[in-house]
Amino acid sequence: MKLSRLLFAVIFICLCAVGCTQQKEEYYVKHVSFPEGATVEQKIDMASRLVPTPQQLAWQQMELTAFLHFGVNTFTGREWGDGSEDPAIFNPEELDAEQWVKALKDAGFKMAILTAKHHDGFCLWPTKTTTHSVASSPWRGGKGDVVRELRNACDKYGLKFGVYLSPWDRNAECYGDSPKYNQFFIEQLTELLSNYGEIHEVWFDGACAEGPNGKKQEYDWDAFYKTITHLQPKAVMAIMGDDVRWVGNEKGIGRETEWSATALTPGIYTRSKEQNQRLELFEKAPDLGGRDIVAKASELFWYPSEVDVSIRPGWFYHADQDEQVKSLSHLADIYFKSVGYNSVLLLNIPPDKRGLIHENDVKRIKELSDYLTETFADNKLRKGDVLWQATANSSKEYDVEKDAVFNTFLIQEDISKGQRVESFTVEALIDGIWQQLGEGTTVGYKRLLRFPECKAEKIRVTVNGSRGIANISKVGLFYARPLTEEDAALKLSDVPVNGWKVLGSDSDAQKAIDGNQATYWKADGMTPLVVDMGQAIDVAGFSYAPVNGDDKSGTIYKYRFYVSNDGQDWTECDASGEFSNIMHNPVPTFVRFGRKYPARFFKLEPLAEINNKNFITIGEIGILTK
Ligand code: FUL
Repeated sequence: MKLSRLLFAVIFICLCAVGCTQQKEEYYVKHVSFPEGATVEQKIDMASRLVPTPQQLAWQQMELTAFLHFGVNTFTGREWGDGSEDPAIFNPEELDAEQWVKALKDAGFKMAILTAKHHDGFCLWPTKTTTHSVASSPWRGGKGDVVRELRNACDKYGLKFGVYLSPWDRNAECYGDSPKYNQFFIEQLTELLSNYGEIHEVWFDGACAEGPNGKKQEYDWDAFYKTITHLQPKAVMAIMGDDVRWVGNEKGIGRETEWSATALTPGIYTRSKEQNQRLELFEKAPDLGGRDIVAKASELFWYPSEVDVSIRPGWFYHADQDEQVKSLSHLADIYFKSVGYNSVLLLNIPPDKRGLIHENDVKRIKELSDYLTETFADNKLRKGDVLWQATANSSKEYDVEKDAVFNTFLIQEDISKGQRVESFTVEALIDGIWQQLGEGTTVGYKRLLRFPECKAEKIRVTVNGSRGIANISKVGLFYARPLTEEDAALKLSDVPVNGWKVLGSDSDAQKAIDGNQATYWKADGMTPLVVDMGQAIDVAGFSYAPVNGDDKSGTIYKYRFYVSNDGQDWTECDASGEFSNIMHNPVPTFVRFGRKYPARFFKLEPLAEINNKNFITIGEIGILTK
């Protein structure tokens, strides 16, 4: 598929001073195709001159952006609604979008992106396309419009505004009837992009499944894309788009080697599957633009990474996560591993059932902002703002403020001239001896390095590898106060698990109920876990924790949950039957039935693994009584 905006990938010539000679430098905006037979050197040279569009550049410079997940899930306690929710449940009686935006503004966020429609299909604006919207809810007597209120608040406080519109829609009857649903989706998009002023980011989620009766929806990305460029030319199109790339996890962790000039073909292009397979590239690959990759590639994209993560375990507000707001030290670490790894941070702060951002979240984002202000207020390195045009293997020395203590190094490239640094080292002159403080690979828009605190007379920065002349626009030295507090411990069970017994032959299954998430049970096939709790308990729900560690294979996606008083006759509990977003956000999930089942035995019957594998793993199961 050839998208019209690629025509925009105009090559323009600009004159740029290199050394004392005037030399022509040719840039490629957003996309470059390598000529047939190009050598590796030619490709690397062209890669170095791939640059962002003005909207991509403005997006990158925001650094801190906010996600607002809000909708029917806020009221059901689920992470993915199934579209059958009654709009009557949506009634955020104290909704105050100004409270949201003021909190975000005070915490240094530059843009707010609202889930105008999540997978449940419920629209937060009074759309003409469906009755499944705020217009059918009791909120503001059916006259409310969350999108409008947030837009107005963003204008008042000077924040940019973005919309998340889920392509996957579990309510729309026409979902799976491809042309019909595409038209329906374009109408929704058109309403959002025509009636609410300037939109700076349009976020299309990649999560997607089959429609009713297993019908598969073929999205018309090209038409969606044209709708955006026509109605909101300044907007970037994120995730299922070709302006902004998903970093590959929902943990808030970017890559140390992060190339914005990447060979990963955006998923909305029909050629993406074949090309990415040939290059063995995928969203989670550790390096998407190194030399070896460029050597094999036939084209590159300016496709920078966005790190999306929630301040709480879930994306939507759940009252039982009020104490689970990430600690300041966790959030600061996320900042260093997102903005500090050449990405934009998109931090989710979900409004609660009242329609307000909860006090705990307001407090925490302000703490984060104060911490970042305190850290980066004082550059202890002199003349760090002077442009340094660095070739490979060149060094530059900087003076340091006398007696200044520092533990953080900052380096930035002027990415309007491309991303070029491949590796660098930082040394300090301490008592007359040069000592290495740290090293890194890519720089891009911003790279932060942390190391033990020290004092130095001078700092020496060496660019070891570069694709041509790197334009280092800023270097700095800062002191980041060490933070130690941890996230609050998560309680997985309201009743003690000791004394519980697994029924059945596999004694290893005991590891799923030993109160220790570090141990786990792995079972072949969709083997149920049957547990005797030793005494009758009022079971109001259960928790399922996937295994610890990076390998999440075996994580259960679909299930049935039963209880029994004698271990013979089983009653199926009223539960959604899916751990929704667990594939991308593999955190412990709490399922509440909305009623209590007195029972001595429970059974978790897995129905599907996240990747349809034929085995399951359970880190821990707990029982909820409230
Ligand atoms: C995912 C969704 O499935 C989650 O619910 C959430 O919206 C996250 C930002 O993207 O793919």
